[in-house]
Amino acid sequence: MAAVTTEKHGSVLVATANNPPVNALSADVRVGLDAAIKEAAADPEVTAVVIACAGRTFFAGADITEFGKPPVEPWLPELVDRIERSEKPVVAAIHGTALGGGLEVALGCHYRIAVPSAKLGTPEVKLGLLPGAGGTQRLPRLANVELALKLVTSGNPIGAKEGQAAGLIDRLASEDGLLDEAIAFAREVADSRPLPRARDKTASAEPGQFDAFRQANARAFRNQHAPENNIKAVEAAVSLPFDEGMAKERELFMQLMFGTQSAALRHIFFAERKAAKIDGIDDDITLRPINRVGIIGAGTMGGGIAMNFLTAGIPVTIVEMQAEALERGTGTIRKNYEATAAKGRMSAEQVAGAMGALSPTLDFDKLAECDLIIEAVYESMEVKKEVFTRLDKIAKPGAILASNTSYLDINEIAAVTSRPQDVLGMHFFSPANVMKLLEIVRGDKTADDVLATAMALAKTIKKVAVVAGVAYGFIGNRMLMPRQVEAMKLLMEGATPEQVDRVHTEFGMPMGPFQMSDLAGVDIGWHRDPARIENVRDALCSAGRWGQKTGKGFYDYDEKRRPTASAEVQSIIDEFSARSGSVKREVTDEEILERTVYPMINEGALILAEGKAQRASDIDVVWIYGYGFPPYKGGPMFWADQEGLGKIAAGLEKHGFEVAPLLREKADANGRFNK
Ligand code: 3H9
Repeated sequence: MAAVTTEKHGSVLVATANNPPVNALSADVRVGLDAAIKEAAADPEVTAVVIACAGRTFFAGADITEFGKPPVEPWLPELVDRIERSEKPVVAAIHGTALGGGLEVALGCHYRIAVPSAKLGTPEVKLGLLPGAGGTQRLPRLANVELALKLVTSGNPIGAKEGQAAGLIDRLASEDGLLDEAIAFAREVADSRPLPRARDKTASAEPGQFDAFRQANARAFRNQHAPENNIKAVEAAVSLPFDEGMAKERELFMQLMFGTQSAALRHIFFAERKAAKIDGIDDDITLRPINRVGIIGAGTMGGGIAMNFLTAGIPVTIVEMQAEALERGTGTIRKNYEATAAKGRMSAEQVAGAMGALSPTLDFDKLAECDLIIEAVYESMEVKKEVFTRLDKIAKPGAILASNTSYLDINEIAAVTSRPQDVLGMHFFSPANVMKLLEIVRGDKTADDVLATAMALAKTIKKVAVVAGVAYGFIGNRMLMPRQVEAMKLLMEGATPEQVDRVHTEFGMPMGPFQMSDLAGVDIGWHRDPARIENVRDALCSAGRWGQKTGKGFYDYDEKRRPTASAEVQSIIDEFSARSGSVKREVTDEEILERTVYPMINEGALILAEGKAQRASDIDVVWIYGYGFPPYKGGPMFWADQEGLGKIAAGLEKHGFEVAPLLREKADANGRFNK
């Protein structure tokens, strides 16, 4: 079927695009739209045009798979220009999501009609780009500078009603009457002249508005090129005539398109979607129905996990051993929802709905009615085995049994049940209701449909899931370990926690290794014997320096949890450093980066070679969504590819590390982890 078909409804020519799944504006769609505009111009019977899309959505943007390839005419900016210059009125009929180039096509039309559920947005910034088909010039002209800045720099969409209030949408249609109402609208405006064209309008800004916006967002935009270019482009819409503004937009777009940040962000866009695919399992495998989820443990983790399902409308049975713990856990869930509602991100009815779907109980047997049961108890193999032995007796046949362990061996846990095929790991990251990452751990015996069901469920609860094999710490935490070990060694040699952390935050991480330790709890995994002091960590723990929760860890914290360097910590470090016979020296930032980040990549190469991750891009997804690795660097493996694997291998060797065979091999062949 042609990508764009035309049909005359009396004097209105309807051009319908059909390019599943999201009607990306691929070359054949652009050619088809261009032809439709020409057809309308050439046909004297036609008095107006409607541009609509078949399927689930209006154009979701330019076709990202075409980026980096030789351009095919007509270019999107030209097409939008031709639509706008049409002598006959063009009406965009919007449903689903009008995103990026899709919204730009709509803005080039003379009129826009949308269903109330439609969303309008310019997500280009999330790909390290800007709306390069006139979006930065038409948005401030049709709406205003404030909204344009918000849309282009956040990438988040607004609803059709908000779009209407701002002047982007002329009319709202009924949800199921869009096409007919668009045709009727086109008839109404067929003879109205002059045609309203965005290019003929002007945009204005308050004095100092752009700089104030820059300042207010300085932290969020730190280190990134795209937000600033987006702002500059909107500035051009105010300061320059339309055509010159378009030229400026093009220049700023090209800078971004050929930069490394956009390449990294586009990599992540596809990596995230690829991660959902399980090698060797068909997409159409029959999934197990999940109508109720059971959660064992109402602590921070269990409660957070429960919220994911409740928010998605899936009923949850949550089990605790003690009434007090159950009450505390339920109370925390309620408080979290109420806080979300207070920020306007949830309605009172939604809170009531979510809480109403929660069944707290002390009766383990209630888990019998659940289709998926997730264990979130204390991290100990013994305890987990006990729980799974008990679960095996209670759970209904075919129920999926999952452990939220962050390190432990899923095969060993599965082996205590009579149904290892139904067991897997679902490793949520804390806070579990916020963090997007979910490592789904495939045991040796995990059945294909169990794995596929867990992956599909992850999408339902809006997580980004990655399949991991059984290995201590799976993908993310396993790579974290060599980083932490090396960070501690650097302290012995003369670096300070502040320096190590600064190198990481300057790299773009939200926090460094020691800040992370303080947040998570320095005491995690500590032997809890204050008299046994064998290293810096033991000394900190026995001094009550357990991290933010006790007001001190590697740093001292004030009542607002602001960190300052600690003299006590420095003297503990000095003492252990002297004891180990290490001579303190000046450690450079470069050495810190090489010794803490390169070993992570080395570990990533081992994980890949062992088949514990399906692909390098999955490792990138883990680090971006689980640990805040800067998306504009594309994840550790993509970043390593960009740096050059030869450089990484040489750096590892220089610091005495054993280079992983896969890294060695790729470095020697001048290859990459990501294809
Ligand atoms: C742009 O417009 C630049 C212009 O300003 C300037 C040009 C000069 N292209 O996400 P899903 C694929 S930049 C190609 O799972 P959902 C996606 O890879 C663009 N392919 O569905 C996946 O493929 P597969 C600005 C695309 O329902 C399949 O479609 N626009 C594109 O969860 C399904 O996707 C954006 O950044 C694309 N543009 O969400 C919007 N979009 O099945 C990006 C999707 O093989 N897209 N695919 O894995 C989205 O945000 C979501 O896809 C959307 C649907 C919300 C539309």
